[in-house]
Formats: sequence, C-alpha cells, structure tokens
Amino acid sequence: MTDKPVVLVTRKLPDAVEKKLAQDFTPVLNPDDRLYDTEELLQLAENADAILPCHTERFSAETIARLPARVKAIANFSVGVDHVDLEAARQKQVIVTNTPDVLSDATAEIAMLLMLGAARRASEGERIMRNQQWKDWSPAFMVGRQITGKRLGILGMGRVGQVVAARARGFDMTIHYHNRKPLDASQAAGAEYHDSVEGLLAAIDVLSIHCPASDATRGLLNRERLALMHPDSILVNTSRGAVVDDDALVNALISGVIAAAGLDVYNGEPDAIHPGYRELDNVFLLPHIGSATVETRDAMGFRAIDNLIAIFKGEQPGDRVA
Ligand code: 8YV
Repeated sequence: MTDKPVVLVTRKLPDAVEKKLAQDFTPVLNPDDRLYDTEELLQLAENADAILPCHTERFSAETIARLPARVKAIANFSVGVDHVDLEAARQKQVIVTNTPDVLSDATAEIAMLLMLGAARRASEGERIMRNQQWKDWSPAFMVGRQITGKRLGILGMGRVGQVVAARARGFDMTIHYHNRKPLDASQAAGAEYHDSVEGLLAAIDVLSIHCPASDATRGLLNRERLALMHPDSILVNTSRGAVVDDDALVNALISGVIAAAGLDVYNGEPDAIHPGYRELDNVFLLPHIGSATVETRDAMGFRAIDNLIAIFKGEQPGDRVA
C-alpha cells in the first residue's frame, strides 16, 4: 500500500478520476483547486514520484531543472503541451505525456459553436435579450452570415482538425487545410491541401485554428496574413491564443479586414486577455472550454492515469511526448 508511487495532482480533477488514480497510486490532491505558484509546486513535488498537472502549471526549463530527482514523469491532463519545456524534460529524463484523441469531439463542438456564434451574431443577440434591448424586428435586424456551403480552412489538420472537418461537412462546407505535409487520402477525405498558410487564407471563408503553439506558430495570424483573408471571412480559434497576434486581429475586426471571430483561447488568459475583444460586437468569446464536458474530462483523466500506469510498470506510455 505505502509503496504505491506518489502522484501530485495540481488541480481538482473529476471525482471518478481521483478515485481511479487512488487504485494504483498515492495521490496528493488539491481539493480546493488552488492555483499553485512555482515555488509551492516545487515544494510539493519534493514528495512526489510523478506530477499530473493541467495547462495552468508552467514547467519552464528552470522549473524542470529544479524538480527533485524523484519526479519521473509529468503526465499532463491536456493535449496541448506548450506549458512544458519538452527539451528540458528530455535532458532531465523526465517523461512527459499528454491526453490526445479523447478531447477531439468536445473541442470540435466548440469550434462549430464559435463558427455559428460568430457568423450569426450570437453574442450580440444574447446581450440584446439579457439587457431587454429588443424593441423591434425588421428584415435588416441582426443579419449575419451563413456557414452552410462555405469554404472552411483548417490550419493544423490533426486529430481535432479532422473531427471539425467531419462536422463541417454536415453543413455542406468544403474543406481546405494546411499542414506541413498533406494527409493521406483516407484522412484528407477529399479536403484540399494548401502548401502554405497564405494560400489557405486566400482560399477560404472560415478559418479554424488547430495547430499547437510553438516557436513556429507564435503570432502566425499577424496583420499581413489576416489581410489575405476575404472581408466576409470568419476566424475561430480553439487551439492556443499564442497563434494569433491580438493587436492585429482586433484591428482587423474593427477595420473590416475580416467580418467576425469566435475565440475560446487567448494570450494572457484567463484575466489578462486583450481588452479590445471585449469592446467588439463582432466577436463571440468563450472562456477556454474546448474540452469542458463531463465525458471528456473523465476520459482525459483516465488517459493520464493509463500513461502513469505504463510509466511505473517500466513500459512505454501510449502518449509520450518527451
Ligand atoms: C484543457 C486544452 O482543458 O487539453 C488542452 O490542451 O487546451 C484544454 O482543452 C486544458 O488544457 C486542461 O489542462
């Protein structure tokens, strides 16, 4: 019993996940869901064999270098791993895993919600209703755009991007995408490949961002690239805020370079997002809830546990990223 590996769980996870974790590990839980600062995290890690964090905990090269030698693994409760310096983890031989696949459906739902919300002015409509400002109806009232039959551009046609493509086909959208390399025909399922981001942006009506944040993608959607989009086009982001240059997007939305945006992720989230977004009617804003469903949050936790079980059996975990 006492020699079960100790797992430091940084945030409050679903009850079913915490219960399952206790079958094979000694969990150190955070029932009040307090956000630990780095010093506190490092202190708690002194007694841990592994850490099960969320994207809210940063593991910079410096933090990883200071992790006690006892910590063998960082088994993330997230698919994105931009909060972990993977190279530093490799150097220190700390295994890092993530939770792919299980959040693709939930995130694709939010991408569709953002598309529809931005296209049909859902945010404005909601505000009008809640503020009792609905005084009249006219043929010109709250006229938005349709997504049906439009050209959807997917930037990063990985697991989530492919599910979004499948859902969007239900709206008769034609699918375009950019990846470093084209997918094989069965995965592309008829989607048109563009070998440059610029080529993709010029060919579409709706852009959905699904590439991870990295040095290669930081600020990718900048002023010059946004200017390539059609003035009627819509941008949605369920990936990471870092892929977008906020000043450029806010200006594009104000000046009509693009028509609307739907955002679930932000630079500076949760409390230091670009203030310009809040002022605009043509953005539909959600607070990073891509994977926030009961089903998915359980599945993410179980997947992280499977990775930990493999690691402590001395096996290769299914979702190793470093
Ligand atoms: C998660 C996410 O909620 O998994 C990811 O990468 O962005 C989110 O959907 C979050 O990261 C949990 O740590």
